[in-house]
Amino acid sequence: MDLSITIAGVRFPSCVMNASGALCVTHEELLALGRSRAGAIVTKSMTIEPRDGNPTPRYYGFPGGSINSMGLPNLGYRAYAALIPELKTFGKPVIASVAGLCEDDFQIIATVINAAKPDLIEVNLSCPNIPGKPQIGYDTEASERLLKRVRKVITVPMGVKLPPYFDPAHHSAMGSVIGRCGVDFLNLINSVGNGLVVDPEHEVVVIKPKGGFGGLGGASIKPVALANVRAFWKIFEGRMPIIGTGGVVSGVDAFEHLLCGATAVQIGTVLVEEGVNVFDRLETELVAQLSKKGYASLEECRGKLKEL
Ligand code: RRO
Repeated sequence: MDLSITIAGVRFPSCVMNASGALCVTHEELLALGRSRAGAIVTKSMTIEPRDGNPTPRYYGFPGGSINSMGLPNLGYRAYAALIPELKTFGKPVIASVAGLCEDDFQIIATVINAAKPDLIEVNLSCPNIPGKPQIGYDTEASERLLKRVRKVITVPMGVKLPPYFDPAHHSAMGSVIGRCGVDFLNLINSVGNGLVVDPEHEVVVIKPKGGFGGLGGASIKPVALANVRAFWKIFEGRMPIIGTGGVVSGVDAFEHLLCGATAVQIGTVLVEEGVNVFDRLETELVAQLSKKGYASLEECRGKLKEL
């Protein structure tokens, strides 16, 4: 079965790709994604200056998922801009993830990275792990101001990576902002921010930064991710392409995201845990699930979740 998809006019050879942050910081990691069956190469969110990130340990995997407080370790936007031409030779889209420590940073990075011609740009409004920097996506006015600024300098399709929302009023408020800012696609969701995982044996937190608080990912956040995909699918009546991210560990998880309205899915925790061969497994499992349920294509099942 054909798992290729199109988002904002850009064709992806597969609907399963890495989530920004997972095995996509270094040159070598990005090349490994290029050689893998990932449907795209998504870069780590980038800042102006290279960053080492927060002190370690800063990632912890557990049976239900993961917690991280990486703190934006990345090579800096100049390095990613220089790598884009090589990354584009793998025959799959390159998505540059843009972050920043203030609004001006986003604009500078967006301008230069746009000039390097990634296939798409994702604006990350939802990093939960920089001490003293609240997630922009929880501030609708700041989000609107920022998106309108970067939209002016971005000429490729522009997506927005949002944090999870937990109330329809917040979905609706952010939906209105998105509708006013020329957004071409959404990526839902970033990690569930500021969770806390406890080791009861040693009576201690499991990651060092921020007293142990960090973003949750993996299996346990799937219902939150699905809810956000579904809520925004409904707000935009199926006309806004959505990348579903959160809790995709199997082909059936990917299928659930598609039913809720996702066009593609991204993987973070399971990619870190299994490495780039996970893309082969997920493709095989997704094809098996689609066939089992009688779907002949991805389009046929997109958004088709039934309600009672
Ligand atoms: O680097 C991180 O700590 C990080 C980022 Br930028 C993000 O967007 N989401 C996340 O879970 N971790």
